[in-house]
Amino acid sequence: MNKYFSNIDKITFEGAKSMNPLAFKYYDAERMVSGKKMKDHLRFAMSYWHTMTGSGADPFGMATMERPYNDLTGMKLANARVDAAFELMSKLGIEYFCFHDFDIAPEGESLQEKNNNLEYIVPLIKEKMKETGIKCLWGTTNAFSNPRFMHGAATSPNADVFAYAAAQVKKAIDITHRLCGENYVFWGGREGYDTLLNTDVELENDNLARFLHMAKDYANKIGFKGQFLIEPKPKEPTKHQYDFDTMTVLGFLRKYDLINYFKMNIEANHATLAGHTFQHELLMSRINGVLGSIDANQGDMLLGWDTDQFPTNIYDATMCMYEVLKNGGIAPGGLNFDSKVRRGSNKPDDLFISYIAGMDTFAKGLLVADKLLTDRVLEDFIKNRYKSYSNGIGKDIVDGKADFESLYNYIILNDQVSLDSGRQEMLEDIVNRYIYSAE
Ligand code: XLS
Ligand code: NI
Ligand code: NI
Repeated sequence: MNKYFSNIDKITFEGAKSMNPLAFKYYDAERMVSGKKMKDHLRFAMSYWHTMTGSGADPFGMATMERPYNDLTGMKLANARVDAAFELMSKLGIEYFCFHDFDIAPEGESLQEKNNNLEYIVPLIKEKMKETGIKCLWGTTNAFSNPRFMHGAATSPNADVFAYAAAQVKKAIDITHRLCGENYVFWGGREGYDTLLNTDVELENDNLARFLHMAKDYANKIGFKGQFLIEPKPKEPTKHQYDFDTMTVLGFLRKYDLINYFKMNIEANHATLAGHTFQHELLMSRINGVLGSIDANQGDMLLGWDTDQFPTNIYDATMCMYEVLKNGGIAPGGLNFDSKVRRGSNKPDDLFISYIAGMDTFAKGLLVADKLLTDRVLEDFIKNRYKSYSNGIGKDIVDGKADFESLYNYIILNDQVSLDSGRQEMLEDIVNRYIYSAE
């Protein structure tokens, strides 16, 4: 497996002092961190779409990416991409991948042709998985690119489109099952609206719930045990995506009796588009028991769309791994790089350099988060901040022993309240010091 990126050797760990762009500075796969190998904390996955099929085209310009398989088309191209994907993952030591049905095989003229293409490619992928030990973190379907999905898929006003999307998801669950996928993702695609003037929001939401019930019933029927994940996103491509953020999705899942079957796939750039921090979304999922997996990328704070950049922000990576550790790990989920190289970073080695940057950032984030937790830096501060709830009137409140009358009677005699400082700047400075010093 040294055909497409033959000028690049296996990427090794050289340590923080290394200046070699093609070496890890922090990601040391076998290193033990709080009783577990680094690679098992992080469970990195390659995104097939950005990495293998991303062309660099944008609304203002055409493809820029120089790829060793650029002269191929159709099934030959799909075939070459399988080989290239597994070569890239093996060289980077990435043990998982994620895919949409259309990333791995061309769509074709009909649904039948598309399914035939998939039937040809899936065994090739299976073969490569066997050869390399690389596994499938999750599969999904692309029910948003084709013009038939311009008004949505499960939330289309047209019932034939609903049926078409169902047929696609059925097939995508089938192949994810065959590839032993550990999860299956539902990202909202075009499930949302552009204007309320033409939209029956109530029917669209009911239909989305019907669709998800059918999906979980089908998975049960075929014995697919992977975790179902919903990936919240507030906008883009529609003005308002129904799966806006974690709390919105939770409300939806609870209303439609789906809460026991779905967890969240939290994407950093989607969190920021929703006006939240990445950590906010992770934390909301964690405390509700639905933190399933992570699309590790980052946006550009000056741009209002999903730029899907490789994650290099150490602060966000630290707080992400802090949530993952507090969650007791992320398995069977992982950290999928839903990230693409910038349009101008168009050489094949840019792919490797970008993955290394992302993997090193999260490896270092893991080390910092582990140290923060071991030293109970934030835990002890927070515990102390809420100490008024461990005795007296506060304990009565949390034990359910207080009511408005008892609280009235208490506070009328104790109305001189004294508050402590929140010490935000002190805590930010402490976190910074952990970031500087963790090794
Ligand atoms: C788009 C989403 C998409 C999902 C997979 O914004 O991030 O890439 O992760 O369909
Ligand atoms: Ni996204
Ligand atoms: Ni994503």
